[in-house]
Amino acid sequence: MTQVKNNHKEIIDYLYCAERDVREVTKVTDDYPALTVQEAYEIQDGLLERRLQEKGAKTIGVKLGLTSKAKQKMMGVDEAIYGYLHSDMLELEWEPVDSSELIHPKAEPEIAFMLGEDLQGVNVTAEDVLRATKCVAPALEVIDSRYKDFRFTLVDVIADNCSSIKFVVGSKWVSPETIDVGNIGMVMSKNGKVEQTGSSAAVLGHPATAIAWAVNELGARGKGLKKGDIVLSGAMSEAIAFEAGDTIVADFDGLGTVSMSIK
Ligand code: OOG
Ligand code: MG
Repeated sequence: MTQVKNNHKEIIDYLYCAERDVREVTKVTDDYPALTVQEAYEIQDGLLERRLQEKGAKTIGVKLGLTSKAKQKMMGVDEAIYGYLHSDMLELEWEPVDSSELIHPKAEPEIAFMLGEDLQGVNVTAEDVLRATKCVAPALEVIDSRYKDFRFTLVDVIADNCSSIKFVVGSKWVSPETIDVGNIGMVMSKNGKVEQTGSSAAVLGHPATAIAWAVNELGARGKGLKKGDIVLSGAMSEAIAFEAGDTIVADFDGLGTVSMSIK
C-alpha cells in the first residue's frame, strides 16, 4: 500500500513538472504497467490538488474525453474519461493563447454546459442533466497531452487529467430548451480553411448522455457537479494541431461561433 502511494507521489510530480516545464515525457505505464483505472483517477486527484495549490487556481468544472465511438475505437476502449477544469485554463476569446506554454497542442470543438443547479447521483439520466443545465455554449478545448507524440493508454491519459490545458467558451449562451442539443452540426476551420465537420450526435448519441455517464462515475466516487460548473462534453470531431500565428474558428448550428487565435 505504502509502495503504491509512493509511486503515486512520484507520478504526480512527474506529470506536474512535465506540464510546468512544457516538456513531453514517456508514458507512465511504461514504468508502471500494472496501474488500474481507479489508481489513475487517484493520481489525477493528487495532480489536480497540486495544480490548484501551486497556481492559486479554483476548480470551475469538468471535461469529458473519448466520448465519440470513433475515438474510443482508436484507443481500443469502450469507456469515456473525465478530468477537471481549473480557472487558469479558461482563456478569453479576444486574447491570443500563448503557444510558449504548450507542448504540442490540438483544438477540439465541444459544447459547453453551464449548470443551473447541483447534480450528484449514481442513476442520473440525460434528462436530469438537461433539467439541471442553465445554458449551453460553443467551446474550443485545447488538449496538450504531456506524453510523447500524444500516445498513451486509458490509464495514462486519466492520470494526466485527460490532456487538459486550456479552453475558450463563446459568448452566446442559450437555454437547452431552445435548441436540440443532441443534433448540432459543426464546422471547424483553421486560417479560413475547413479542417473538420461533425455533429453533437457523435458524442455518445447526445452530449447530455455523456455528461450523465460522468456524473454517475463521479457519484460512485462520492463526488458531484455544482451549480455554476462548466462541463465540456467531449470533442465532436477529431482534434486539429495548431501553432503560433494560427486562428481557429468553430461554427455550431444554432449556437454561433467560438474562435481562438494563437500567438
Ligand atoms: C484525450 C482527451 C480527449 C475529448 O474531448 O475527447 C478529449 C486526448 O485525446 O488527448 O478531451
Ligand atoms: Mg476534449
